[in-house]
Amino acid sequence: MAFITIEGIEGSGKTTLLDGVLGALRAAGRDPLATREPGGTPAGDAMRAIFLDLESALNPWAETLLLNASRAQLVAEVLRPALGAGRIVLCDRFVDSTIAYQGYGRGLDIERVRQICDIASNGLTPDLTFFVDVCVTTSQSRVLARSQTADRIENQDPAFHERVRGGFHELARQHERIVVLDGEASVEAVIAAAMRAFEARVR
Ligand code: Z5A
Repeated sequence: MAFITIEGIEGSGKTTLLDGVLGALRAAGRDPLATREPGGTPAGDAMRAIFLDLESALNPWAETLLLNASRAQLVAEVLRPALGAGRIVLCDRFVDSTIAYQGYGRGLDIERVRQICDIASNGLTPDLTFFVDVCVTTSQSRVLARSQTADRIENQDPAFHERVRGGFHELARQHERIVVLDGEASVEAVIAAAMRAFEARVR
C-alpha cells in the first residue's frame, strides 16, 4: 500500500509520468490504481467541469472550497478504499496543488487554505510525491502545441504560473516526501528517475 501523488505546473508531464509509472508497476506484477484531481468520481468530475469552465466567475475561496469538495469525495469514495485494500494509488495532483495554485498563485492565506485541505483530506498524506519541474516557457509551449483553447487556469498570465512553480519549490523544501524531477529531461529519463525514487522509498 502506498499513496503517490504527482505535481507540477500545467504541461510539465505529470500525466505522461503517471502512465509510465503505471506501466512499470504493472510490468512488475503490481495492480496500481490511477486517479486525478479535481475529479476522479462522478460528483468530482461535475465539479471539475465547473472549475475549468471559462464562464465560471469563481471567487478564489469558492474555487478553493470547490476543489476541496471534489477532494473530500475522492478521499472517501476512491482513495481510502483502495489504500485500505492494500493497493498502490497514483494521483495526478492533490493538496500540494491547492497550496501552490490557490495559496501561492492566487495569493490566498496559505494557513487558511491548508485548514480547508486538512478537512477534505481527512488525515490522508502522500507517502511520496513527484514534483515534475519545468520552466513556464516550456509549460506554455507544450500546452499551446496541444490545443489553441485555454481553460480558466491556463488563461492566467505567466506571472501566476511562476508563483505556482515557486510554491511547488517551497513545498519541496519543506517536505522530505517530495522528490523534484527534471521535467525538461526525456520522458524515459523522467520515468526512470521516478522509479528509482519509488524503489528507494516505497518498496
Ligand atoms: N488545480 C488547481 O488550481 N488547484 C488544485 O488544487 C488542483 C488543480 C487539484 C487542471 O489540472 C487544473 O486544475 C490545473 C491546475 C488546477 N490547471 N492548470 N494549469 P490537470 O492536472 O487536469 O491539468 P494540467 O495541469 O493542465 O495537466 P496537463 O496540461 O494535462 O499537463 P501534464 O499532465 O502535466 O502534462 P502531459 O499531458 O503529460 O504532457 C503535456 C505535453 O508534453 C504532452 O504533449 C507530452 O507528450 C509532452 N511531454 C510530457 N513529458 C515530456 C518530456 N519529458 N519531454 C518532452 N515532452 C514531454
